[in-house]
Amino acid sequence: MPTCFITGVTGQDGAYLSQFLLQKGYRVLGLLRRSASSDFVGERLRWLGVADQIELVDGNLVDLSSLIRILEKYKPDEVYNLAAQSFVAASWNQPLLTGQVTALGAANMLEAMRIALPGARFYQASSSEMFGRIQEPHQSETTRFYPRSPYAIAKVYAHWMTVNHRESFGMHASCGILFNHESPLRGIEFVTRKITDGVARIKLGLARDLALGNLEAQRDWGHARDYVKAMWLMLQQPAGDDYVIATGRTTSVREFCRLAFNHVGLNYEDHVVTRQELTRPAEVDILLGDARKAQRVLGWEPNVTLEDMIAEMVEADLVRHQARSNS
Ligand code: NDP
Ligand code: GDR
Repeated sequence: MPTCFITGVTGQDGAYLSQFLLQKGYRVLGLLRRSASSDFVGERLRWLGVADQIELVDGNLVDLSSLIRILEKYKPDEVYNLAAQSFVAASWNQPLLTGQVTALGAANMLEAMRIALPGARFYQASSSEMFGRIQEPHQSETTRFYPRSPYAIAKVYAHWMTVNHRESFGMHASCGILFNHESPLRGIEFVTRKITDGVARIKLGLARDLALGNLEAQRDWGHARDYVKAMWLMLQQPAGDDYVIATGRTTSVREFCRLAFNHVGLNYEDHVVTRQELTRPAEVDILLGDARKAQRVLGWEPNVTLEDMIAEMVEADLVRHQARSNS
């Protein structure tokens, strides 16, 4: 039975990746950072019904010694580095913490592997945010980066550290440059989930309005379940490499609102209000990925349409709020 180690196991992608790898017959180890609210942190794993099948091990991405000890003890075949301070908006308020976790945390994981387990395979969660102020209409593995936030800058550092460990030490290290991907398990602070949660509350009479920032931003949105499969496929290749993972379709926040409110028979214009304080100091206006390399080499392509994903997210939020109202 192969063993994998996932940092960020309690996040959206960590939950779906755990479920996927358990189905593939892996022993799944997940990094759990100490929290005073530990009864809540496994919520996503419980939602997918996999919490009992995962072994959570104590440590922190910013504590190199904890990572080395885990690698020495469990000797995983594959390491997926998903942990990060992943909320772009928060990265202007906490730029140093974002650098410590998202940038240096990845370097810690790479160095722990170099010291303790150099033969294992490594996945780094790189991001389309690295393209920032886009330099080409379709962004691929060869498009130049122009990061526009402390988060994106931290991800660029982690990305090049991964490439450098591959080139310097021959490690099997890959970067998935993933475009936005969403699901009912998306954190509530991200715009898609904020919208579907708002739609559910408004539909059930629990709220009247939904306050958002820039409605004109455009993103290439896919489903997290499709995207975690691409992570695994990268580590099954003979050598490490970098791949863009995207749908090739871009949609504005405004259009996302229209589709989500339409799903429950409402008009977004009656409910969405914009607030200046929810806009960002520097915006990424548009992202649109070119995932042809992943399709050619990995045989990967997305399965879930934006419309189906929005329907799934809205329905899940309706169920959540109904359950809360009944309890
Ligand atoms: P989430 O924000 O849902 O999850 C982040 C995870 O990182 C959580 O498990 C969190 O733990 C953990 N974490 C944060 N700080 C530490 C730390 N110091 N030590 C250990 N663990 C820590 O992110 P997603 O699942 O959405 O994304 C996964 C990765 O992919 C992230 O690196 C993100 O930046 C990247 N990415 C995401 C994209 C997306 O669209 N979702 C697109 C491209 C890249 P806790 O639960 O305790 O907070
Ligand atoms: P993003 O996701 O920054 O692309 O990063 P987010 O959903 O936060 O923002 C997307 C776009 O929506 C606009 N927006 C708002 N965003 C939020 N969060 N809240 C609002 O009220 C709001 N109104 C408008 C934003 O300005 C932005 O343009 C996500 C994260 O998962 C990163 O970790 C990941 O690397 C990238 O996707 C790819």
